[in-house]
Amino acid sequence: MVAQAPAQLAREEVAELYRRPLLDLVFEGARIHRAHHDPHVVQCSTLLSIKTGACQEDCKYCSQSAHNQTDLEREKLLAIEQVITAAKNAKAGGADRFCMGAAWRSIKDNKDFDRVLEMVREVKSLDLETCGTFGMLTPAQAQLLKEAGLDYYNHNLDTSPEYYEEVITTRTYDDRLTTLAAVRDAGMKVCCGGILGMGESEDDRIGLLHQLAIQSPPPESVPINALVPVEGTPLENVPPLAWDQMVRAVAVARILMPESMVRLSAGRHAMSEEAQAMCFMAGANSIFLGDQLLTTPNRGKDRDQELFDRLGLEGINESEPAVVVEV
Ligand code: SAM
Ligand code: DTB
Ligand code: SF4
Repeated sequence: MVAQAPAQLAREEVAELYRRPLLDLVFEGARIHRAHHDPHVVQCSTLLSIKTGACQEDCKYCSQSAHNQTDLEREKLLAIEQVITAAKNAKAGGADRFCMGAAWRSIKDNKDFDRVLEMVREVKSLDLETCGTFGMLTPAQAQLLKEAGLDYYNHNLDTSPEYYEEVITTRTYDDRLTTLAAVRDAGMKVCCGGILGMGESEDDRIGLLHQLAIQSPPPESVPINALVPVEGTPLENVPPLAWDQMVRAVAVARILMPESMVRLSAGRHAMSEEAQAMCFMAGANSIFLGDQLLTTPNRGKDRDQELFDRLGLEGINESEPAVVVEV
């Protein structure tokens, strides 16, 4: 048995789970999933990059880091109207949560932040859940976001504490944990996960899952991303991850964090439908919906609708057809 009390959970216990025969692991994930959630319902988020590129951080996977030579077009902070239009379209397309991402190292107290607060207020008023990912923040900034109506703040641990320095050197694991504590203290829900397939070992994947599960309380939302290789980043040629690793990570996340939403996140467009189906079986109950993640392509709504139909799944917001506005 795996200890349920997070503080007592040992990394070896996570390793034991992760390395179980795959079908035993999936079966256990499915059992826990069905005890805590409706297995036919999938939470659907849509992403929008509200400020793109020229980020000071040196994350080796990221198209938006100024340290990487990618041919991404930089874009200043969007106008509020552009964000409202995108949020309306996301809702019309079936999303129940709208996530705004900014390529900032940290939030600065300036006019741009005021505009972001207004964006949050506007999106919230559309009766959508709101999520933001704007880099590091202070307790006071977290409070302002909470008051504006931000439901979730996304800030990922990305990988194990040991492998972290191989991927990012401009901020530490502890910096990330400090931001997460500020988010939690302000009363927002935490969205925190990581990326698999960055050349890390299986033990690093286990270390990441252990770190996520020992947070108290665990994150309400756990995005499991597979690296989207981006030309011009140091990780562009890392060999793709074996499909079972995503399934294992999803199942372990589900077993260790039974109440959380586990999101099959970036990299889904490169996975077969069969592998995705196994992830849903193992406990994934959330996805990013739409043609675009932040700067890279996503599977697109139509293909996802077909997949949902085939598997008997439905989004939280099975929306009636609505008029799509040109962005
Ligand atoms: N700048 C903020 C930050 O890093 O917290 C927010 C935006 S950042 C793009 C959000 C998350 O996206 C990162 O923490 C990382 O886990 C994920 N991500 C970025 N690029 C990715 C890629 N190429 N493949 C998979 N996940 C990626
Ligand atoms: C998360 O864990 N995945 C999302 C969200 N949080 C912000 C981001 C994925 C980004 C994928 C690469 C891109 O499109 O730039
Ligand atoms: Fe900047 Fe976030 Fe990309 Fe890192 S992941 S370079 S912090 S946008």
